[in-house]
Amino acid sequence: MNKLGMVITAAISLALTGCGGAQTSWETEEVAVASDRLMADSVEAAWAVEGDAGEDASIRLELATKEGKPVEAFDLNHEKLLHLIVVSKDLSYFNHIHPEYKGEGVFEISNVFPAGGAYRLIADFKPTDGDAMTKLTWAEVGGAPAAPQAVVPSESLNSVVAGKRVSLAAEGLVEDEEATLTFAIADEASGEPISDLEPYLGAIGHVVVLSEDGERYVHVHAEADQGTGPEAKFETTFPKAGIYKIWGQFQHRGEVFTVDYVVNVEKRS
Ligand SMILES: [Cu+2]
Repeated sequence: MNKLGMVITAAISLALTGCGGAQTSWETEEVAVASDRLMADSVEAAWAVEGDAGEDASIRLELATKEGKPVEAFDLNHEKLLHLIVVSKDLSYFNHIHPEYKGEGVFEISNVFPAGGAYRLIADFKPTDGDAMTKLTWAEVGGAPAAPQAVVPSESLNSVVAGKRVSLAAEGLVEDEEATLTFAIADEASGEPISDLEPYLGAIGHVVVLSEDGERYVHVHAEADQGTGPEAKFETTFPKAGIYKIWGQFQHRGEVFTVDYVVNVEKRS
């Protein structure tokens, strides 16, 4: 039920209070159910990262309501209870991992950060009877920092990784417009299109997009009912003009590979 619906139901319930009877309590119950639904702004995430770069550091995430009650039940979403994206501040390091659920709203996983410095941590999850939501934080990791790499638009949207050549065709790179990202995947050695991709996390692939400063995390959806390659199509909307980094992850013969590109999103004319 939307917010307007909740307000109207509450008003009816108040109006009927004078009449008494079963109908009044039914209306009141409706209000209670609607307000119990967890929305993003009613869930708080407490993060803790322990350990320095180059060692097994632990990442802990505790999810609770604003009132301090643990969020305990989660739905599987793309085959996992929670997806965690770890990206260095300069966007040069990327990892997509799945923390273990320890109960009482606590998720934990270890990660080896490559260098000291700031990292963007992004958790995607869906509480049972709640909305799918994202919680982000910046974490500071101890250890020697690496020289930061500049985030500059890719000269070519062709990438070679793990013996695959992946070309990205990006349409609609304009702020606030529907954009389509189409990845075409071929065998690097033979040039033959790869048409036996395997599902990864229940879809043809997984795509993550972040703005150059790591502040904007852009949601991307795989188009439904895609086959097994060689093309994989995704839809998104870039909220603002600027430079963005795109990571695409696919699976072939049991191995996941990640390609990345940097694009420039134009202002609306
Ligand atoms: Cu994931």
